Amino acid sequence: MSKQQVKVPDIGGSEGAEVIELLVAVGDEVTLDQSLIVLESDKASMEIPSTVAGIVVEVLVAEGEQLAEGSPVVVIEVAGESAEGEATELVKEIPAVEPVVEQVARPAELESSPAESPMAVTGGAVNQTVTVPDIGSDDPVELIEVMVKTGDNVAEGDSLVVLESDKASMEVPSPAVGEVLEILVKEGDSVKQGDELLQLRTTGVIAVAAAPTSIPVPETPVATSAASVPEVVVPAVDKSASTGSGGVYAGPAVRKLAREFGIELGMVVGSGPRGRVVKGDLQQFVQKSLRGESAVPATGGAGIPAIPEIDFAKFGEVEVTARSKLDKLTAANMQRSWLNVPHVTQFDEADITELEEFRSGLKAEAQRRDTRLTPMPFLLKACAVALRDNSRLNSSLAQGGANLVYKQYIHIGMAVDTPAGLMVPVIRDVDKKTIWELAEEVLAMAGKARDRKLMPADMQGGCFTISSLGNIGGTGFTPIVNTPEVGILGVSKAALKPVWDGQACTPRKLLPLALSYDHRVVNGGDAGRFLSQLVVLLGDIRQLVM
Ligand code: CAO
Repeated sequence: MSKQQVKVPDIGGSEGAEVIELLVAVGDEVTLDQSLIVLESDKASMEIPSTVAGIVVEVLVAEGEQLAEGSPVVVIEVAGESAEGEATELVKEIPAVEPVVEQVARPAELESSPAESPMAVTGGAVNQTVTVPDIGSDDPVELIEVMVKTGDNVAEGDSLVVLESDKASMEVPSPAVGEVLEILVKEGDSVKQGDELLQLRTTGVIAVAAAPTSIPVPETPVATSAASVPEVVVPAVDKSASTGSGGVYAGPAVRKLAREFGIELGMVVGSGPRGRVVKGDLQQFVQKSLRGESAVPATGGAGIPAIPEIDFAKFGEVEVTARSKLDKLTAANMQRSWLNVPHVTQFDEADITELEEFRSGLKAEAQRRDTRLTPMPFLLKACAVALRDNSRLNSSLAQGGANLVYKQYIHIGMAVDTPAGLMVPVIRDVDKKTIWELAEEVLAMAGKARDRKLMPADMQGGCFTISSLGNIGGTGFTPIVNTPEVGILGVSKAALKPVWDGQACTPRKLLPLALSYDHRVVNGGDAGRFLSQLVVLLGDIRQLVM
């Protein structure tokens, strides 16, 4: 292992630049050329890439700090021994970046030497063709975004189009204030240096086209610098690196605008190629926020990268079926709970040896009553007692978290696996019902669920849920809280296990239990007491009548 320090390379003559964004933190794994920080001078913003691959062990700068060439940025631990076998400070040589120099002339000067300028001069205004500048290579690059439309008024330095090569993406800035007359390219076009991009009627100070805006495509950061250069924002964004900031793929111009609006870029869904966040996305985000609509879509929002659509048919035969309404509703509820509720799950095992003996002794009685007696009625009853004694588990958040509603009733939902999907009928007043009444209701509700005969009222008002996979199998699972409830019990398959009783190992039937809870409401202590009581109650069901 060796430690290497990455420093600010030659930033093209800029005397100093401000750190406007940290793209990595201590502990992050970075790849060679991944952007580490974004610097902004009065002329340009640029992302400083890593010169090595490894783990960031120290970040030596903070946002707002002024840096110059040679300023240390981060320390990276690189796999492999250094020559001396100890930590060293190395800096990969980064070739200096040629500053971009634009000559600026007043229209009057241009008129006096029209032959030297490819621009057409009409009265006070000048028609100028903006072309692809020097992109450091003769190879064509892809035009991935046209950022303006005909009729747009642009300021000096406004980005006009975005080009992307294998190494970098770059925004071509407007050389002057003016109006876009005609756009000569479209997204997806392949362009190279000198190709015409658009016609501009310039009305302000303009850059002479004979010295076109030059945007090198380096393997290093780029800067533009010259006293006369209009303010340009020229990124040299390595494609992999440009997603480094929380996975957000956006150029410096968009990042700058987002900062001005105080928008967290991770909240914005990019509509550009490969999910790139473009200016229009920011505008839409602001408009939606102002209208009070969620600017974050149901999926892929909240900074969560959307899961890409895959064409599975590419890999073999597939059959596509539409999902049932119930399935989609369950999915939405699960996702909502998973995203909103800080879940914790605690596990325990209840010794149900005696309970099972008691239960099997009642089989004949169950038949006589034309019902079935499974462990479920006992679980319901035990939960009702534990909910009564641990009332936080029988509460719900209200008023956006300001209040807690303690329910004075005990209604328990029971997850039922049906061919149409998951349903959760609610058994009311469990604490007031006998085991036989509960047995009948379990059977009736499960039947109604499977026959799709449940009414909305049958599924409302639950305080807590039991999800039993005991008849299916498994040794444990972590159920998702059925909001606005704050707790759910997952029950797995009971199994005979040897248990040490102090003198010998005896076979006991153990029932695996998992209690998931909303940690905003229920603490580990509450949950621990609840689960321990449940284990005691199921271990000695005589206690249920106490
Ligand atoms: N361990 C071992 N055996 C168990 C058991 C357990 N934890 N729980 C039930 N069994 C046994 C029952 O005793 C019964 O056997 P016997 O007839 O010999 O007594 C057998 O399994 C079948 O029981 P059942 O499933 O018909 O009845 P139930 O009361 O235990 O459960 C219901 C009813 C509706 C909860 C259940 O059928 C069901 O649908 N479970 C699925 C819940 C689910 O999908 N949860 C996941 C939600 S998140 O995706």
